[in-house]
Amino acid sequence: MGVVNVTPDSFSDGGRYADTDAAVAHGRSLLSEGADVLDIGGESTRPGATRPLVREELDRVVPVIAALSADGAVVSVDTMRAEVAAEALSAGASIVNDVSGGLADPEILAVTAAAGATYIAMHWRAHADRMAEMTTYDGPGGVVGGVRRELAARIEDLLAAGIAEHRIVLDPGLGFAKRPEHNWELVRALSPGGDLSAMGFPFLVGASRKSFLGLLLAGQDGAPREVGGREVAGHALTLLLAQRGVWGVRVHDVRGTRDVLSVWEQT
Ligand code: PMM
Repeated sequence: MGVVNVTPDSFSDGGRYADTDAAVAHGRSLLSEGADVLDIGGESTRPGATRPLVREELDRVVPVIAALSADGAVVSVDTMRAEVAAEALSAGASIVNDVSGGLADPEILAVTAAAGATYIAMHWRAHADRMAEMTTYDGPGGVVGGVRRELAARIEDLLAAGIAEHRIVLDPGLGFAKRPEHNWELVRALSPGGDLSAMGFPFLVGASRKSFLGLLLAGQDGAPREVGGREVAGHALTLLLAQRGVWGVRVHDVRGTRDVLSVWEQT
């Protein structure tokens, strides 16, 4: 899944594809590099970000989704809003990628169900301005137990809203209300037999360029590796996750991801 952020302020590529033409051109280049899905979003979820107006979000994503769907791309819309999901699905998207798993705007579940679309439910606790305060997981099983129980509760709501079980994809939400070490524990729980794999649902993982990779690669002075220097670590993680059988990886560098997967396919 290749990322197309139509935002002025995303942490990894903020502002580069903020207008329709630049975003469509970027989506087309990700497709030519081998993306299976384009994930198009108009709200930055970077820690501390403020939310755009609904109208702004619609104006950002709908024309891009319409153009790339018309090209034949499989498109997911990265939104927490029912109204945006509805217009995105009408414009040709077939997947709703909701980082809030239906908590931010519960109507999004009925919209997805009515369209028969695939729904990606990410583990989430709060909007970007508050998620840094929500990193306590002191129930049984620590962060993995907490994420598993909270995702299981989301699945109940998704099914109750009429989303078919085979249309549900889960996501551990790396970097969202997680301390750095939590992200690694969640990755380990996606191993065969791990507690997240044992849930029996397909998983999407978004690790690309995130700050826990920057911290892993910190220099001797403790300064996190800059965003542009995290790609190799991200690709290593992609390869391991692919071998562990995840459904998808959400990445910025599609070409590098394809290279890594091509090597794996030959071995
Ligand atoms: N991460 C971001 C945005 N959307 N969606 C899913 N399903 N999973 C993620 O991990 C995820 C997401 C933030 O990253 P970006 O600012 O680089 O897009």
